Amino acid sequence: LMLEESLRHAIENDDFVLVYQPQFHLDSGRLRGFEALLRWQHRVAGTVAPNVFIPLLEETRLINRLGEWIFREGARQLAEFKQQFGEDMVLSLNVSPVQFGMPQLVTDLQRVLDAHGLKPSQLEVEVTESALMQDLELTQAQLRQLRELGVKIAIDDFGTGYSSLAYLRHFELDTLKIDRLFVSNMLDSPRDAAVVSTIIDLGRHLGLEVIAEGVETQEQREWLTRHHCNIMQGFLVAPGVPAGTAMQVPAQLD
Ligand code: G
Ligand code: G
Ligand code: MN
Ligand code: NA
Repeated sequence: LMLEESLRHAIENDDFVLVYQPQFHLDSGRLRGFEALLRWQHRVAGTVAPNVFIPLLEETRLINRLGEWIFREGARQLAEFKQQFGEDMVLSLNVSPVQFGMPQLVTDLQRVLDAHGLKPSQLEVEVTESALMQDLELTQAQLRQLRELGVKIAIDDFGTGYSSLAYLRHFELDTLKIDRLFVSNMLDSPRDAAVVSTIIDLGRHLGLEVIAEGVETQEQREWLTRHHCNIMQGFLVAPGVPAGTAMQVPAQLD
């Protein structure tokens, strides 16, 4: 209950910030865009990681209120990225299953895109497998509407959910994000390497972009490039960083 009170307080006081982690095309080295990641800047505790507070935000439905702020703030920042890096910059936003319970989700997103003159294809919505598996009509309808608008749909943490493949038949998707557990072990574990290369092949056969998360070493980058993974994201280039720092990432890697 005390944590819930502090969360309410934090929302009222604007104590949340977004940090941005860059994503790069593996073949060309070109900047693809950024994933927005939420941080709580607590007066005493310092920066609090999302796995600590997102579950509580979801339980209390406060994620809906904060979610609207994330949409507005993310779109405002995307307009700046667009100025700095070009027309096609993509911003990926994590959207919780709880937020798909809000009937106005699609119009909220459309409104913030319009407000900043952004193309829907510049926005990517990351959903977890569990959001798709819940088989809720409203969630499915909203994902379809977003996709029809041209918003990209990405599956986050791909490979870690149950029965990962059934929903691939029902949803029009754009992007698979390989969970970083597989990526971090793939050079030591033939099993993890097999999982990663199989996801890459699956993506290619389905016409999806594949993003490797948690890329930390040059060796991992080279392996992924050799196996024709499309995009990388990870500490090798940068963690999630404040907007001002994100504006200075290279538009092109060596
Ligand atoms: O860097 P990291 O600690 O940010 O993120 C931890 C987890 O929190 C990830 O699973 C990520 O998807 C989730 N997360 C980060 N930012 C957001 C957000 O804005 N909304 C939601 N729903 N989840 C987020
Ligand atoms: O679940 P989601 O993919 O949205 O969360 C991304 C999480 O992974 C965030 O907590 C982010 O800070 C973290 N992350 C991003 N890149 C790396 C990396 O290269 N190594 C590690 N260990 N964590 C990473
Ligand atoms: Mn994510
Ligand atoms: Na992930």
